[in-house]
Amino acid sequence: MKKSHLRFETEVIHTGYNSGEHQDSLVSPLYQTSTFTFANAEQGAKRFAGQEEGFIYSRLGNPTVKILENRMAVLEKGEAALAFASGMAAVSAVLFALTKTGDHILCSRGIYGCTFGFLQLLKNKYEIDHSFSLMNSMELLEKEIRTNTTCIYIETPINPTMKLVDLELVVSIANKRGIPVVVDNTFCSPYLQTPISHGCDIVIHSATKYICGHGDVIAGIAVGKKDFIEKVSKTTLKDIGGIISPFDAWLLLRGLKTLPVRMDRHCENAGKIVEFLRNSPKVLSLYFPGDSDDPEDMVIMKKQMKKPGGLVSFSIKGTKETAQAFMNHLKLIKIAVSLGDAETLIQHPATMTHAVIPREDRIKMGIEDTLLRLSVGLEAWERHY
Ligand code: LCS
Repeated sequence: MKKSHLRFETEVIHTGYNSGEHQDSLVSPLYQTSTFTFANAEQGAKRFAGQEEGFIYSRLGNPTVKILENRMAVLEKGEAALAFASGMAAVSAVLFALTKTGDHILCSRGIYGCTFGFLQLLKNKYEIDHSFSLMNSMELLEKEIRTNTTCIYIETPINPTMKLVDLELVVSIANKRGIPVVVDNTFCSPYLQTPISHGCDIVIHSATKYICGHGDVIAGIAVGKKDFIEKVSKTTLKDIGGIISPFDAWLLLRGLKTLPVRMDRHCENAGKIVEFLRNSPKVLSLYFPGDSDDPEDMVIMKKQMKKPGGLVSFSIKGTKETAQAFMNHLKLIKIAVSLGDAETLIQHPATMTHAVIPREDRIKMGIEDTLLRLSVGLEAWERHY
C-alpha cells in the first residue's frame, strides 16, 4: 500500500475509492452480486489460475468489499486488509493461519469471552496451547514466551478491565524471536491507536463496534503485511468461508466516514462519566485507560493512544445483585452487549460477555461479579432543564 499523505479525517472518506472507475458515483456502489461473468471460457480459466486480475465469485472477492479492505489497510497503517462476517471470523482465521498442532499462543491477561472460547477449542481439538501474561516487563515476557510460541495475541485496552499492554515492549522481544504480534484493536479503532505503527504485525477488529458505529452490522477486519493477508485470503477465509456480505461492507464504508467525529464525541462523553463516577460513593473502583492505580498505565496510554476512548468500567460496592439492581434502575442507558454504538450501553461481563470464562480465570483477569462496563454513546451528557 502506497504511503498516504492525507490526514486520517480525509482518508476515512476518500481512500481506496475512485469514482471514475464506478460510473462517477459519488458514493461507493453496492455490488450485491454472488458471482461475476467471464467474457469467455479462457478468461474464466485465466482468472482462476491467477493469470488475469478480476473478480470471480464474491466469496473470493467483491468490489464493494475491496474498497473497504483498501481503506482499512491505509487507516491501520498496514499493507493489506481482509473483511470478515464477524470479529470472531477474523480472530479464528488469523489464529488458524498462525498456528498448527503443538504450537503455543501467548495472550494478554484478559481477552474477549468468545476469543477465550476459541482458544479452548484450539487446545481441546488441535492441541494448540495458550497461556496468559501480564506482559508488563521484559523479564516476564522472556520467561513466558516458549520455544513453541508462534503468536502473541493482545487486547489493549483489555475487554472489559481496560488494562493496557505496552506494545513497543512486547514488540522488542517478539521481533528478536521472530514471533508475530497480533493486536485486537476493537476498543480503540484506528483513530485512537494504530498498533502496526508501533511494530505489531497484525491488527484485528470486531468491526461490529466503532468501525460500524451504528449497531446494525456484525463484521470483522484483519490488517497486516500483503503476504500474510494473501495467505489468509487463500486459505482460512476462502476455504472456511466467513466472508462479509457486500451490503454490510457498504454500511461499514458509510459508518467509517464519521469515525473521527464519533470517536471525539464518545471520548468527551466518557470523560464526563468518569468524572461523575469518580465522585460517587457507590463506586468501589474505576477502570479507564490512564486512570488506574498503576502509574505505568498513563505512560503507556500517552505513548500509544491518542485519547483514552469511549469505554468505562467500574465496580460497584456490594454484590452481583447490587450491580444487577443498578442496571435495572437505569432509564435511558440500554442493557445490551456490544459497544461503540450511538446509544449508551451497559453490560455485566461476569454473566454476559465473559460468562464462558471459568470464574477462577475470570477473577485472575480482574472481572469481579460487581464489575459493569459502559459503552458511552453519543447522547448529550448534560440534561436540558
Ligand atoms: N474482539 C473484541 C475485543 C470484542 O469485544 C469482540 C466482541 C470480538 C472480538 C468479536 O467480535 P464479533 O464477532 O462480535 O464482531 N465483543 C463484544 C462485546 O464486548 N460485547 O458484545 C460483543
